[in-house]
Amino acid sequence: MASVTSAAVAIPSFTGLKAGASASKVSVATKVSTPLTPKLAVKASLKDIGVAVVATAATAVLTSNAMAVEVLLGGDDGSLAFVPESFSVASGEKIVFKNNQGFPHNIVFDEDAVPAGVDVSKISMSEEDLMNAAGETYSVTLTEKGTYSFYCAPHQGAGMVGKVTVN
Ligand SMILES: [Cu+2]
Repeated sequence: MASVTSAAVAIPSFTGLKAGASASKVSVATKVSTPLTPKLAVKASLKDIGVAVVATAATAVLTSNAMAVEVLLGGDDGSLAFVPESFSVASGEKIVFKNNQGFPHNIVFDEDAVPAGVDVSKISMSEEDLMNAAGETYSVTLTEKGTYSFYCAPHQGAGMVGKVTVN
């Protein structure tokens, strides 16, 4: 990623850095280059570094926001749920569903609860297709604005349903 490289290069020329800056720099480069790192972790680690880097870091965070939203399949407590179960994305923003706990899971959009004209077969997994391994992902990008309901076929009866609003 170009922005990460420029941040790393800019640090040595910035005077008055704290002693810990060098360690922080390594930490940031590692975190930003990891695609699925939570945004909050990136923000928190950037706070300690300094103004010169923050400008670049803001770009990295924005880029990451524009690229993907992550939804966990199964709560950390083992609950059969999408986490978050209700969220919003921008049109064209990628949604990454990631297997977490209580699998197998899948993602099926409800043909009766998507914007008019959307073909759910193009955005859903097959009802029989299941994700069985931790960390396995299914990504979808929605462009038609509106509200979409989706569910996990094996766990729909247990309440594993979700909703996304595309703005
Ligand atoms: Cu499920």
